[in-house]
Amino acid sequence: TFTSNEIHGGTSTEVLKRSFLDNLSYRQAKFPAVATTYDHYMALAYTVRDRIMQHWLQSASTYYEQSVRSLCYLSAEFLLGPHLGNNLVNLGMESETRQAMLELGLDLDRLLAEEEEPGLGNGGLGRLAACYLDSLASLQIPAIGYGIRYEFGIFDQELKDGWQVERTDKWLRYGNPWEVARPEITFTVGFGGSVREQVDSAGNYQVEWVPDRHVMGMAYDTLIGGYGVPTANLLRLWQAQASESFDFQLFNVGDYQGAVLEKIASENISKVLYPNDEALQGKVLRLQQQYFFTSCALQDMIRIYLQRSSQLGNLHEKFTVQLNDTHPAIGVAELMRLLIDQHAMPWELAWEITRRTFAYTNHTLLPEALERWSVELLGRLLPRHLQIILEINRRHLEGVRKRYPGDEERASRLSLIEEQGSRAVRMAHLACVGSYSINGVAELHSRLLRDEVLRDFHDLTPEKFHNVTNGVTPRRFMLLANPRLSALITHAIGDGWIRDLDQLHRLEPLADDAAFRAEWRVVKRAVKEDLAEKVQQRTGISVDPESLFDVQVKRFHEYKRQHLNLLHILSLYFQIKDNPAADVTPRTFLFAGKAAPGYQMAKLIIKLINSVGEVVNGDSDVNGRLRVAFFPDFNVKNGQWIYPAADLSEQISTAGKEASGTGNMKLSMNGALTIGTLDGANIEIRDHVGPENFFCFGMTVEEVASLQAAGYDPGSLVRDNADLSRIMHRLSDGTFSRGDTELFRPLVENLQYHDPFFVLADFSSYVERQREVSAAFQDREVWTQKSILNVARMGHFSSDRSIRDYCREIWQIDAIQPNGFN
Ligand code: 26V
Repeated sequence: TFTSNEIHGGTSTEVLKRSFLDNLSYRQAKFPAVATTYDHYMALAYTVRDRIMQHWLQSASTYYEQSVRSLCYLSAEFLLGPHLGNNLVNLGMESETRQAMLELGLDLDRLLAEEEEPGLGNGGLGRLAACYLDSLASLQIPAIGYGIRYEFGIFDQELKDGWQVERTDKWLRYGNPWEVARPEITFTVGFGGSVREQVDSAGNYQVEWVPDRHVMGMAYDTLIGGYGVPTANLLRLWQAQASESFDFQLFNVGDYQGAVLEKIASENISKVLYPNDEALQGKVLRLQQQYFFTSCALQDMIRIYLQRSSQLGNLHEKFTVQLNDTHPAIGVAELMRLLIDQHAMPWELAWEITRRTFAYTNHTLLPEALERWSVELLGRLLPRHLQIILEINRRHLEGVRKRYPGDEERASRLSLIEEQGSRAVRMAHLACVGSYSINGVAELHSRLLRDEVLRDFHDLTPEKFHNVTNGVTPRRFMLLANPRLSALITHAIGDGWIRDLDQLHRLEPLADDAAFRAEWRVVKRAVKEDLAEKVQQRTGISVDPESLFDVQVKRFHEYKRQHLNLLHILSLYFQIKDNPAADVTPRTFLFAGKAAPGYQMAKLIIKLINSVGEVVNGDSDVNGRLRVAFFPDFNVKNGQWIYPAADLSEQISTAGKEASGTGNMKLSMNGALTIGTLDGANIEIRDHVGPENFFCFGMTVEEVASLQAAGYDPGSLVRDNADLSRIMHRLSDGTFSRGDTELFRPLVENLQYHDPFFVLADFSSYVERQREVSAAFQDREVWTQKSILNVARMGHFSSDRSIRDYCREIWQIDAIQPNGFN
């Protein structure tokens, strides 16, 4: 017999079987004869959740007793990916679990495949938040993630005739065993209405916001366990619910229909994730989402704070709030409102606390992605907040004018309000003024923030500016995704690298060891075979594991230049057509990624990839030497299949456009060499792995700027380059569109006459570097050496390093060991 502690926390094969069978009966309500694979997955998920729950109870009670300083990470997106495998890895119980399942006649891999991943994010920004949660728990930093429990996450992508088709992501359809509903943790959030100003009996000026609508936010908690430590933190996601009191008002006047419609409108707030990263639409529902989760988070922080203290004057000492981009930036005004209107604090003190509470991370320089809310819309939805923002701005500009007398242009550049055209609130400016720290996500990006986008703010408060280069978690993206490579590394240097990725440096001498290189190739070959099988299943295309796997996986956007990759494919294709006997290095071009549903150009690029694939893959002159495959529905789960198998990582954005990139890190950590521009974190990756182990090409930020200034004429590049002219011609002559000469015209004309992302300007440099890649791949020993050195030198890009940087330079938060743990 087992004690309760063992039943919920034990990790021996025997106790795991017993807990699993208990959960199958009492939580999943099934007896073995009728249980499905999904039931088995659920029973195992509950078994694993209990083990993290023990860690969380210990961590939370320690945080409470010691009244520790904590981080609140506010993010509209958390792209977690499947939990089960990751939790088994972090708890160190994968082999016991596999054995327990085996003894019950079950295959762990089949149970893992059952999980619907929570796709509560678009791409880089949401996945970064998830990597940071992993590192925060692993480094034992007290932290809470706050976000939205979207009922529908990022859409599922299907391909129909080569076109992207979106399907609703019904991830909650069969229940979510990883979350705990907290109906007792619910806050009210107001919208609309008006602000009443009055002088009370004591002569105090009072402001009362009277919203015309209230929505409730209910907490759902997901536990995030650290790797190899008894620490677990919370991810608290808010779900919108109709407020009952409001229903009653309408019921009372007999408007049943109205009450029900109101309920539906309220619950729409957390219904669906907006799938347009890097392009704003200014939709009121999006602002409602942002305010909804930010208000719930701040109210929750204040509730937690007041459990231990009776006045709010030191809030900023117990909590620091990291704003993941400007999506939660309305929090600056909301905290002011809570402190002033709800807690009767004077403006000056409230402002002091607010400014010392928030820190802001910028994730993009693209002007179309910088959030601006029209004053009219914001004032209608959040009239009190608009009032507060205008007062913050009045005081801010007063300070600016004192410091720069007569410099009205500067004042208007620094204003929180854009006055040209229809007035709009610049959310990045609100975040800058309301924070004690501002950071970019790679060195180049932080420099461009300081020197360009936020230059005036840098002049004003240079001490606020920081860089924290992004990182990714090696637990999910190496240990879990690539167990073969991980075993080889651990065999060679021990397992210390998993918590301390800099230890990968110990692999360096092995790059010169022929026997080790051979083992490295055996691993790469095996994971390429695994992927080849998946590609065959998902696309029907058979690919040769012996060929160079050339991989570009990321969201589709013109600045990421998937079409530059395509131009290179076409250049190789026509080379073969000219001379079928040409000596070409066999390559498999693998693409994956989603396009925003309304982004026509990105969708056309997906179609073009598939169309080129159809022609190239079926051409007998090519004879299998080139293969083009589009792996549908890129998400975390599919990423975990793809990253380990890549030989070449395509990181080819226009210099200055990709803030950091994180796929670049995931691929290089798994032994891919990079072909990349000097953009985002590529620059730092190249510095770390060594320029001789990195294929760099293209214009620098400065060169792009001077070409732009000099007047860029892409048409002349086409005329002067025979290779390019032919490609452009054949793209519009129907070769790849079954005779349709119109289909790809928008793409071709855009490149010929505008080319806003300098695709053609970087074409020859790219093709030249690709020739070197092909040659380098022929010498497998040298290639393997470079691959090993890439992995050995990627320690810097662990999200553990990023989190340590944040803790030290920005948050001033220390690790805490849960006590009383046995
Ligand atoms: C903007 C919007 C606009 C409205 C609708 C929804 C939505 C969602 C996201 C965004 C901002 C996207 C910014 C972003 O994802 N930036 C990426 O951040 C990564 C992590 O820092 C970084 O590696 C990528 O280079 C950067 O593009």
